[in-house]
Amino acid sequence: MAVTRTFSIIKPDATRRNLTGAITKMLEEAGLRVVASKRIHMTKDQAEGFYAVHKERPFFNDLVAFMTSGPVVVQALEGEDAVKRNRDVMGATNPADAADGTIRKTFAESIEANSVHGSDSDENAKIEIDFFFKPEEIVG
Ligand code: IDP
Ligand code: MG
Repeated sequence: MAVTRTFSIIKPDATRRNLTGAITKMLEEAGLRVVASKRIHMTKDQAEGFYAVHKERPFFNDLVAFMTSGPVVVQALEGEDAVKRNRDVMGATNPADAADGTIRKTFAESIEANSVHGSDSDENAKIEIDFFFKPEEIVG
């Protein structure tokens, strides 16, 4: 299995509850390595750009408001089959459907405030990493 990268966000509901370390520990224990990390407060423009793929969805405005409601931690993660590995440890979008032991089952508050983002493909992982990090900010 090839070593690849994915992009993760620890969302405002999680930073508010001081869960950055607990979530990062679960990512690391799942075989992912943090190769870039920064805590930022997303602007409305950044959140709208990042979630542009969802702009026709009914929850888009609420999602942008939520993602700009407090600090987030954006991370690039590296590991074998990183996109799938991260999606597996994240759990389903709706925490009510997420498997035991996943981040969302353990920590998410709701389908919106679901604690973490993770890329859904290698192609989107590259786009999302490039959206938030300069090449020199990623140290593998
Ligand atoms: P994902 O984060 O599991 O990939 P997506 O369908 O890509 O899920 O949705 C992006 C984000 O939008 C979700 O993580 C969640 O925060 C929010 N979201 C998704 N579906 C709903 C919904 O039905 N109501 C409110 N927010 C939603
Ligand atoms: Mg998604």
